[in-house]
Amino acid sequence: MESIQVLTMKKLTVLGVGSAGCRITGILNTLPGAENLRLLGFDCDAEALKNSGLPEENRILACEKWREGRGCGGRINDGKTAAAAERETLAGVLAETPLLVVIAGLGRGFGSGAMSVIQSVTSKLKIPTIFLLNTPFRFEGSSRRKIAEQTIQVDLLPLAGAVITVPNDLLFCTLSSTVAHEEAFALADKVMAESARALAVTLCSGNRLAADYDTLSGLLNRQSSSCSIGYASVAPDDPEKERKLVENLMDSPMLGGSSKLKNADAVFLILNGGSGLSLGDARSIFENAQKYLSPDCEVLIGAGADSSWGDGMQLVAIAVKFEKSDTPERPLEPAAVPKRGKKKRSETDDEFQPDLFAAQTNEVGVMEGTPPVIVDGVNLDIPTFMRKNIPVDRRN
Ligand SMILES: Nc1nc2c(ncn2[C@@H]2O[C@H](COP(=O)(O)OP(=O)(O)OP(=O)(O)O)[C@@H](O)[C@H]2O)c(=O)[nH]1
Ligand SMILES: [Mg+2]
Repeated sequence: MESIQVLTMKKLTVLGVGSAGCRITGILNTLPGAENLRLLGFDCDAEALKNSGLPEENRILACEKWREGRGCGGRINDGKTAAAAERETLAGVLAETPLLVVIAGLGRGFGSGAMSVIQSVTSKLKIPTIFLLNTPFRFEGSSRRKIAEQTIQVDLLPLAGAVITVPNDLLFCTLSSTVAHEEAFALADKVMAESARALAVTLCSGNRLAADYDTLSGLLNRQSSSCSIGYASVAPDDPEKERKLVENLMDSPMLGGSSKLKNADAVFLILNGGSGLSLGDARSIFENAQKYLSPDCEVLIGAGADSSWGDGMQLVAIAVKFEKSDTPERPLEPAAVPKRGKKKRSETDDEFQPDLFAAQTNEVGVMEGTPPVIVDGVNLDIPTFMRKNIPVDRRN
């Protein structure tokens, strides 16, 4: 029985995409239990892949012929073209994966451009996929944020399984502004890596307490959401570990403070520990954590005990805030893609995102009751170049 589980776990894949995604996946590679996961890096930047520390055989260098091992310099269309060249490679590498966690920082070239390609490969292969994404800092400027927004709204949300977007700006809620840039990123990366590991292992553990992928994707597919993630761990010999675990979670740098939990529409709590983790421990930790949540919050829990995690305990909380709780839930069929350029859009940062959602809401209203045109399982409401992921090559 044990060997079956180990075999399944070995096929679980975490795919780091773009420089940030590869860096985070490289950190995950250093954590206990990582040997049970298959960790891959995917980038057209050879240096970034190498610096991730992932073994050479786990690095997928995209479109070397054209990119010559260089990054995309923030150009998303170059990212799309380079990633599209590796469509067959990805399909081959991912074919047997029971669950895929994709990690990337959105807002620049390769990581953002590759999302639609990965999305189309995994949906064709019917691989349950969780996209764990960082969105850019506000100070990076509105063009970065627009790239991230558009990637989420157009390339991912209409079709993808579970999309967890975590704004990098959350770091400012918890950390002092004097914290060095490198240290702040390192803290964020650790939380992302720990969360990816917890998600991958928990959703595939078959543990009776664990929420499954369908529940998570059903929750995250309802409408656009913004997430924050907390991570905490305690030593096994700490006499107050149940209380401290939850308290430490509140100080986690990508959670954005306990108010994020209080205001969340849904929270996914994942507890992992060594084989000594008892049902009583799990109950008191989950009860403690739920004191921080609103009574209306939808709570999913997952718990797993495995000796590869060591004797300590780790708690991850993914707090989900739907962007517009008063809008109708997204239909089950792929939503009509917002038509870019049709609606006049405000240029200011603050108004960009709500305006984009407003465009989508309006279309849902106009088209209400009109089913999408689907032929042979293909939604013809989605423009051909997007459906077929035809890369827009700007070399000429
Ligand atoms: N959390 C986190 N976010 C990062 C890190 N580095 C970059 N980012 C964010 O991720 C976004 C994308 O950056 P990269 O991953 O470096 O870009 P890329 O996808 O490699 O794109 P190109 O370099 O243009 O090919 C940035 O706009 C940042 O907001 C990191 O180490 N940690
Ligand atoms: Mg890069």
